[in-house]
Amino acid sequence: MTEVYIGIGGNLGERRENIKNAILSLSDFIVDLQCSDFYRTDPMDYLEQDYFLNVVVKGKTSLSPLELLGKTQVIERNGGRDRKSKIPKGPRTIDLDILLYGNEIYNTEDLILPHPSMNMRKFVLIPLLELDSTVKDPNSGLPLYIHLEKIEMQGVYCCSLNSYNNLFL
Ligand code: PH2
Ligand code: MG
Ligand code: MG
Repeated sequence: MTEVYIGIGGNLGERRENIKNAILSLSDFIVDLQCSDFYRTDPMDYLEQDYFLNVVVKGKTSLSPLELLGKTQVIERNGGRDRKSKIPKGPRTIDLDILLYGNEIYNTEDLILPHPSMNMRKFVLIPLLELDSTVKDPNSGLPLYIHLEKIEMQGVYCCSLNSYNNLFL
């Protein structure tokens, strides 16, 4: 079993419902699943879009990285994700990004691990570090939290009702 971190976000439709459904689907093949608080976040990269809701989940899986990628893409499709959408980094119902797969460094056309932009994204680092503040970057061996203070202002607002971890009880 390998410990994995997955970032989940979306800014179209019922954001909370879409994320909750995605997490429930992940529990089919990830055990010991834990979810961060929910965060309302200002859009990054492509700015002319509505706010996002973001979480990070952590758990253990026996799937390989590419098997896991395939499963997360099925969840995106079932969540109404339209991959043909014209705007890269634009509005989406649900997006699942594998952030870390153990300490694996992976570089293929379909999948890069660790996720190449995670160190620049507060909406990823804050929920991830909430789950485990000691996580290290597999590329540098340095703790991930050192990136937080280097990042420009990004609106990331905790809006959890603390009830979502009860999903799995
Ligand atoms: N995802 C993007 C682009 N911009 N901004 C926020 N706040 N949250 C996201 O999940 C996000 C984004 C592309 O995947
Ligand atoms: Mg993404
Ligand atoms: Mg993605």
